[in-house]
Amino acid sequence: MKTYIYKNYTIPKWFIFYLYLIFFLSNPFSKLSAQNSKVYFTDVTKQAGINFRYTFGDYTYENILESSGSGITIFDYNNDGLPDLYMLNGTYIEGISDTDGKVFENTGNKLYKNNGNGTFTEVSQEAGVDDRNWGMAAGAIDYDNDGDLDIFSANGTAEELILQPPLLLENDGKGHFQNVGPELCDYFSTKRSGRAAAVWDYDNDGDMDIIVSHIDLQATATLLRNDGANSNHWLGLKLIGENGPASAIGARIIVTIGNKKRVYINQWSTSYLSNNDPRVHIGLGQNRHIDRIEIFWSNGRKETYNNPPIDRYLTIEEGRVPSTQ
Ligand SMILES: [Ca+2]
Ligand SMILES: [Ca+2]
Ligand SMILES: [Ca+2]
Ligand SMILES: [Ca+2]
Repeated sequence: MKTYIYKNYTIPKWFIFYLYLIFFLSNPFSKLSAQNSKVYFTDVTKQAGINFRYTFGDYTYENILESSGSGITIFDYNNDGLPDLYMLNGTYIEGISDTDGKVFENTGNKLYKNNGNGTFTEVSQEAGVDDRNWGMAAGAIDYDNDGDLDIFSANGTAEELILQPPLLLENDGKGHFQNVGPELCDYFSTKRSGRAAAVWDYDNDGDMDIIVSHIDLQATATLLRNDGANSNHWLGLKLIGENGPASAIGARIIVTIGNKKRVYINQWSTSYLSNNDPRVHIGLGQNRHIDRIEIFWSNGRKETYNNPPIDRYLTIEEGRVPSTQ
């Protein structure tokens, strides 16, 4: 074998190659280059059929300060195992917006159904979620623990104090929503200017509660304690990924009950300037048994938890899932 000689030492060629390999793998620039060659994004919004355009009801920023978007809520509204998209919108407001802004009079919220092939179909009107409120915050919440994810939304503008009622849209399980808020609490009949909203089980009793901030003249926060969902069963999951709880964000959970499957995303934020309960909440209705939970961790690992207990919160750590197959 050919060798390289330095002073009195003879260095084999394979050792030179070895040193070069170590240098290359430890060089941060080479790592950056490798990462850049693997990770990239392509804007496919149009091809995916998402034609959402946020409006604040006007062409200029002179009248209404709240001209920022209101976030995106991702949840499976029709229980077909495919996560769908819900986006709130602003709107034209008579007497406040410029008259030119009247073209934005019929801009409602948008619900996009995931077709499962990389495209979405807008179903806002048929689903009954295209209200014309000035939407600011939305949360997917199974408020009655029946297994169908419902929608809470906070509405209203601030600068001119246009107050609007918050909504609690109950999902009938077939993809249609109806506002049931006023039947459940006077708060839903009160016009406010809601801003940030979070859904979480603050008293750990298994049903989801709601907190909303407001920027109307009262400027108070409202905490809505849920007192009616405990007749149905439920399960809550606190997921901890291999690098801590944050590394489990984005994990997908498929819950199988008999021949039914439901999908949940471990997402802590679905709304405007707020953070939801970091636990995945699963309403079970009258089901007393879950056949299995499949967890698709963010790094691609899949683990299965068979026959988990219900009506409690479980902490699940990646790599330590009971009954893993
Ligand atoms: Ca779906
Ligand atoms: Ca529900
Ligand atoms: Ca609760
Ligand atoms: Ca309760």
